[in-house]
Amino acid sequence: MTRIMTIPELRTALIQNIADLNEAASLSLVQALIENQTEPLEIVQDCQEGMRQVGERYERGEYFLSALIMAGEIFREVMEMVTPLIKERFRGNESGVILLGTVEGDIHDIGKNNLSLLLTSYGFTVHDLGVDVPPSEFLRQAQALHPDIIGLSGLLTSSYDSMKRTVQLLRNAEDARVVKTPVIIGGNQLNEQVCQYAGADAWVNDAMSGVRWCQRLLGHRS
Ligand code: B12
Repeated sequence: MTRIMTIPELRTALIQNIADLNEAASLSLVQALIENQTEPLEIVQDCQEGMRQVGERYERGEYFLSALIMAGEIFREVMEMVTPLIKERFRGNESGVILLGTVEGDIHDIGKNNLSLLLTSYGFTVHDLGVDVPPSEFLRQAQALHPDIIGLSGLLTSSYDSMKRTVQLLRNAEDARVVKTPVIIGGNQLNEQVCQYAGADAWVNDAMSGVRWCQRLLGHRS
């Protein structure tokens, strides 16, 4: 007889199966969690933890680049399953324009896309410049769109320099509105030190904290 797993057990198993790159098992666990009314963001959080563990195994030489690619593919499939729930669960009438992109040299976009989905669900207008975005492109778009906030995503250590160069270019712009536009940076490995180094106004490790920061800054209520 198979015992029915509790929600905490399902969540632990999901982290483990993502880390082990078991695609079918991971997706079945996500399905089971959805059927058990688990918060979609908790599912995303568990997958993020599983991905972190994939990264650790890669760093230790237990996994190769193909594992990172596979992990990205599993996450994409999970997002396909939870996106409708996120759109349904998180709704808002926020107004505000956010310019977003992954900084130059970095092509990681799963977290950025996640943030974009949440911001859009809350009603913000997001201009997503994609990945590997040079500082000059952030500047050009900031001058054209005059966003309320600029969000930079970066997961590589080398991205901190790209973030710094981007912020510097924005702060030295001729357009006074661009100079004053708040900049938030996001990524799994960021901390206060990186934020200060890059010269950004805020940093976060998860998308929901990023949304809350945008809400607070623009004076809206959730
Ligand atoms: C999947 C993955 C890949 C995939 C990415 C697919 C894709 N479409 O994004 C691929 C295979 C392309 C890849 C490539 C590489 N990767 Co990679 N990758 C990962 C992995 C395993 C998961 C990343 C991820 O998607 N996490 C899940 C998301 C949801 O989390 P997140 O990105 O942190 O985003 C959340 C928050 O941070 C926040 N957020 C993110 N951005 C923003 C922005 C703003 C404004 C805000 C407010 C919030 C916010 O919201 C999100 C949701 O909560 C990480 C491991 C890790 N620890 O993260 C390594 C990792 C980032 N990769 C790494 C490396 C080394 C590489 C490669 C250099 C490997 C190689 N030899 O080629 C290349 C780099 C390519 C490049 N130039 O960018 C290293 C980086 C090490 C370092 N310190 O620099 C890591 C940390 C793995 C490791 N531990 O060694 N990778």
